[in-house]
Amino acid sequence: MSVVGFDIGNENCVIAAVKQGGMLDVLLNDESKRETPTVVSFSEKQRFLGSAGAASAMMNPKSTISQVKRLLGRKFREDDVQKDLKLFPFETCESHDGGILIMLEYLGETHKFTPVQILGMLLSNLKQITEKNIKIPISNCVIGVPCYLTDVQRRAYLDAATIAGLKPLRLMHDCTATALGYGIYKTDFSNVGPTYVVFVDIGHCDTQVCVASYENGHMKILSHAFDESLGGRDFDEVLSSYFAAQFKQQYDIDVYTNVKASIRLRASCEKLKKVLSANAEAPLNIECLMNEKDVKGFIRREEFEKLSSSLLERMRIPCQKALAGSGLNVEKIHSVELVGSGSRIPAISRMLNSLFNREPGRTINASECVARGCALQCAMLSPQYCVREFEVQDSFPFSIGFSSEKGPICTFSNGVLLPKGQPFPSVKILTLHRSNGFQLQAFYADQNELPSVVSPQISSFMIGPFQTSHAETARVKVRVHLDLDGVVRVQSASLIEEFVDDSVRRESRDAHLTLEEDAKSDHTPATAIDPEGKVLKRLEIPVNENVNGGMTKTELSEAVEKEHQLVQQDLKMERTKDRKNALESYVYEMRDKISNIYRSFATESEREGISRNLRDTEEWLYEDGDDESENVYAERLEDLKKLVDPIEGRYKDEEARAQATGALLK
Ligand code: ATP
Ligand code: K
Ligand code: MG
Repeated sequence: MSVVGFDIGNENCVIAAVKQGGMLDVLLNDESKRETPTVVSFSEKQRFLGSAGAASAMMNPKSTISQVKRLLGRKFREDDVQKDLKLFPFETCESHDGGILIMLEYLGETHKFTPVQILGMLLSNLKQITEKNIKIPISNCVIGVPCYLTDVQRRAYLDAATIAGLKPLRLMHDCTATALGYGIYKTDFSNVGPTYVVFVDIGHCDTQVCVASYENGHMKILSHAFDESLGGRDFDEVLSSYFAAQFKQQYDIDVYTNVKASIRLRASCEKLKKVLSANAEAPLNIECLMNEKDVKGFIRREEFEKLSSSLLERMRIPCQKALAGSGLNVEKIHSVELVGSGSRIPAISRMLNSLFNREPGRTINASECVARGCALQCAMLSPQYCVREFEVQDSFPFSIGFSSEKGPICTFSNGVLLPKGQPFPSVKILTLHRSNGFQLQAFYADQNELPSVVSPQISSFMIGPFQTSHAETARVKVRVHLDLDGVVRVQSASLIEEFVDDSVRRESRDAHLTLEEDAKSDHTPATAIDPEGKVLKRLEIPVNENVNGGMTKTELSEAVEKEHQLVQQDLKMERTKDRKNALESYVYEMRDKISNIYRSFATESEREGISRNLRDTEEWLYEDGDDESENVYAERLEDLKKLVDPIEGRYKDEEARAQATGALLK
């Protein structure tokens, strides 16, 4: 049983897992790094993922996909999406249902992938890294997700996990995971009353804030707030446009007209920003940026802070919102913990300090906390593992409403079924008077709570068809579930009919009318009859959900199959590389042996034949045979071996004889 937590960042992914020996730790990728770039790059015949993907990005800018997290479950025409797409070097188009398709050339054809498929590839790579490390096949895991994800985006994560062959035990809000990891083993919390902690996570593309309350082995998230488009990359952009303007004047080049140049400038500005986190000033030098011009620049931290003052101002808003949502004032807060690598800019600490009247804590590992928290949660959800008794209660950041053709169905006045801040998972039972099939619509009830320009529609659910012979009294009970992933589902629906059946004799005095909520899963009716002949009958009725913009089952299984093919192709290329390397090393090894240790075991003509063949093979490897199939390399190796084997045989016989003699002499 695997215990794994994945943090899929917009820039970096982190894997935490229980290793052999029972320690929970962050796993190293193939390059021995603790963070893996969130990148998929398609080269001519093979995909490169993670670190390898980042390495091939400059060579294949148009077929290298990064920042895919931003595109999940979004519509092509949304303003935000268009703004992001302009920054990306890869090409996109609109899908038949208004979604986004990423287009690229691969294996001599144009391929189109949805963002979900790309996320699937990334997850599949993380799965591979994990399996290599912990040496068992994995499927169970917990995946960290931004708290601001809508229903369709949450389902996108689940679909991507399916594509990767993973089974998330839950999706977990990033900040909740951080808060869990922070609080579970903490011993210095107050013994009287709850301890309140604010977590601020500043990543590559977003800012997330939550307020958590800890009390007696129980953690409750009081509120979440966010700015879904404010993160480290916005600071890079501030620097980029500053230097782009400068270079226009100084060198007469417009970097933004050149894809490669703007990628390079942005990358250099990211480095520069990091330098500025530790130094008061920093230089920028880029060779041959554009039109064969080398550029030079320079900036002081103060200047950078001035340029990013509006970003810092914006960052206050989610902090204030989270605090307001928690119902607490600043004095009640025990500490403010700052995580996410984007938060390493010193001015961010200062801003938080002024907002919360205290120095933000930096005790948490800023880049690993989400993955660790997710792994902990995974262990807690796996019965095989014994983790300290600790209750996690998350809160949902959006109000959810339900409506039918008759209007909203609400328990609250404003058309809301589950209000913002609702602890989840959570079940609500709707009782509706209906005598035949109907539709329910689920939607986010307050557009202001949502990230900008996302659709408030969630799903529609077809309840029924069903028929009743007692239309006046028929009720339908619908079980609405906001599940552990934050996905809205209709778990079941049942028809309850009450009527008097005169033919029923008053047989038993003990019979009761005891049919209640606990829905049965089969579709056979349950019936209870009371002594008056009053019958209470319950029948499960079918529910069909239609997710706004989600994948159909067929699309999902096609995507699984497609990923399988892509993996096979990658494996084939890996095998080909191995075969080629094997042939190459054989050539070198034999060239050495034939002129040394095998020399006296071969006739002159044998030696000549072999040497010639070795030379030819080497030449071939660099020319015509540079890009051959695995079988060709394997055959070539076999042919060579046929020549060398007899000589190797004689050598080995001789060696064995010598050993036997040696043994006799002892
Ligand atoms: P997200 O959480 O938004 O999905 P992520 O988890 O991949 O993304 P992080 O790895 O937490 O993001 O942070 C990446 C950001 O941190 C990048 O913008 C990077 O430039 C920035 N960053 C890393 N180190 C520093 C530093 N020393 N100073 C300033 N910024 C830094
Ligand atoms: K990360
Ligand atoms: Mg992050």
